[in-house]
Order: sequence, then C-alpha cells, then structure tokens
Amino acid sequence: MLTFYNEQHAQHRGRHEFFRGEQVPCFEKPERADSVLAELGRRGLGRIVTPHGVPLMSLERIHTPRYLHFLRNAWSEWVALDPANAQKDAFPSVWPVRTLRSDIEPENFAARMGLYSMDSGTPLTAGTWTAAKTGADCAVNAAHALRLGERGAFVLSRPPGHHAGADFFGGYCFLNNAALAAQHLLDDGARKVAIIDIDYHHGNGTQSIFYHRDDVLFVSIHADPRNEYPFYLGHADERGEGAGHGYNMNLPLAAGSSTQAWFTALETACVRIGSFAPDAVVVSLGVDTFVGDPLSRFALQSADYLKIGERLAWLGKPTAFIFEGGYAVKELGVNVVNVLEGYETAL
Ligand code: SP5
Ligand code: ZN
Repeated sequence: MLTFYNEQHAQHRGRHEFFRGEQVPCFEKPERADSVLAELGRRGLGRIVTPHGVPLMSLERIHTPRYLHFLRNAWSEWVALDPANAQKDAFPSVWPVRTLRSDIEPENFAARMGLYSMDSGTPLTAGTWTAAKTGADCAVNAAHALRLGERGAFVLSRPPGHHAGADFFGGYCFLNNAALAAQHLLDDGARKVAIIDIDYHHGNGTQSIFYHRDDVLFVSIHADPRNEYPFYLGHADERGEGAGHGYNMNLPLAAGSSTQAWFTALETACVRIGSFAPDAVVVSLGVDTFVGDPLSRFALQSADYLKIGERLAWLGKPTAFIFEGGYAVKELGVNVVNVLEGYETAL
C-alpha cells in the first residue's frame, strides 16, 4: 500500500477549542499523525511518499472559489485585525443563523469567519491553509495512484476533512479530502465511486457535497446525531435528493452501541456498496470508534480494525483510505494500521 504523507500537517496546530463554555486543549493535534507514521514504520506497510502539489482548480471541483479564497487569506486577515492575534487561534464572532443574511459578506474578519464556520471547536491557525492544502494534495495523488493501477492507497494527513462542506469548515476539518479523492477518481475516468465513512461522527460535509448526485454513493456508520456531533445531519431518513435519491445511506447507531451492532451496520453498508458496483472506493477512516477514545462512545477494540480492513478488501475495488478522526493518540497508530493491514492481507 502506498502512503501519501502530509509533511506539512504539524503546521496546523490549534491551541484550544471551546467545550461547554471553556477553552480546552485541542483533541486534534499533530501527535495524532505522528502516532500513525511511527506505527507504519514499525509494521513496514509499503512506501511512504510525498505528494505533488495539485492546482487550486482541483480543489474548486469540490469547494467554492469564495471559500478557498477566504481560507487562503484568513490568517493574514486575522493578524491584520490586531498584531497581537498572531499569538492567538482565530475563531468566529458571529454566525448567520436562519433569518440573518448570508449573501453579503461583512468586512470584519471575525464576523466573516462565521459565514464559513459551523462550530466553536475548530481553530484556524497560522499554518492551517498550508497543512490543509498539502493534505488535499495527498488525497488527489492517492486517487490518481488508484487510477494508475494501485490496489490501495492511504492518505496520512491532518487536519481531517469529512465535516468540511463545499463552503464551510468545522469539526476540525477544512478541506474535504475524501470528496476531493472521489471527484478526482471520476475526473480521471471512473464512472462510479462509493464513499464509506466509518468515523464515529457523521460525515456531514461529504454527504452535503454529493447529496444530489448518483455518481457518488455515500454510506456512513456513525453515532446518532440526536446526541453526538455534528448534531444537525446524519439521520437515517436522509437518502439523497433529485438524481441523488437512493445514493445516500446513513446508519446511525446510539452512542454506547455494541461492537456487534457496529459490524452489522458495516455489513449493511458493504452490501449496498456491492449493489452499487463502483469502480473505486474511498474510505473516510476515523478510528474514534475505539473503546478508549476520549471523545466517543463506541467500543471497538484494536483487533476489530483488522476485521474492518478485511471486509473492505472483499469489496474487491481499488480503495483509497483517508485518515479522519481518532483521538486516543497512543493506540491510534495500531488501530489505523490494523485497517490497512487487514486490507492488504485479506483474500
Ligand atoms: C474529524 C472528527 O472526528 N471531528 C470531530 C469533531 C467533534 N467536535 C466536538 C467535540 C466535543 C468534545 N467533547 C468532549 C468530551 C470529553 N469527554
Ligand atoms: Zn470523528
């Protein structure tokens, strides 16, 4: 398996996020990717390569030009508000909920940031754009490797991507790497792509990007949004709209669900993907389903991740694995690499 490693990932280094009115240290931190890289080295799972930079046009296949422009310039505008801001994470000050207008961008930066943000948990920092862009490069490169005949590719990058939509960030995510990979596969000749999202949290960004389309099937297993982030999307009755009707499948499970229930959902997801008959598969690989994860309430054990990789291998399609969530830093490497090894050694 080829790994596309984002050497710039540590440039995104948030100081804190808000949780119940308090600033708490960021869960999404550079040590996460370090843990996975170290385990990849120990297990010798194939070459680790640096991606080629892709043109911004590739990102515009998924994200709006206005949003990309905002992200690229955000840090310098934040610092322009007040030079002292250089030592502080950027957060929005206002959000345009329902009856407020979102068609006119305010000039004030912290207010404008609210237009592109969905939560108070996602700090924007000096290196966020560089890290996110290089991560997107990894995703597009991984998709390209599949088109060139690789059976599997892994994107080892942070920040993650699946909560980011066409024009917003949140949930620690800025650019939607899984969506960028899927779109590149299509642009390079694939006819149909399935995305399976196994992060603990619903991939609201990915779902919203492909909700009206039938060339990308989105299937997600996640904690029920009634009680878990992202709260406002991910219910079972969201099946897609227009041409996309029937091409979105959500399999929410109550927080605290058993591992057996989780694997039953995985089987349902895989059967749907099999009937869709995609040319390639993209996996949003979050391992915050782990029993020891500090954010989450599922119960998967490290050995379960080998089984996941094996089951995904049985789909028999070229597969790109995109690193998403997972916050039990010590076990993160083993859990992620177990999925990849299960995929490699199956069949
Ligand atoms: C990619 C990804 O996994 N994003 C998840 C974003 C979740 N943000 C909300 C975090 C809520 C913090 N809850 C702390 C519980 C401490 N016991
Ligand atoms: Zn997650």
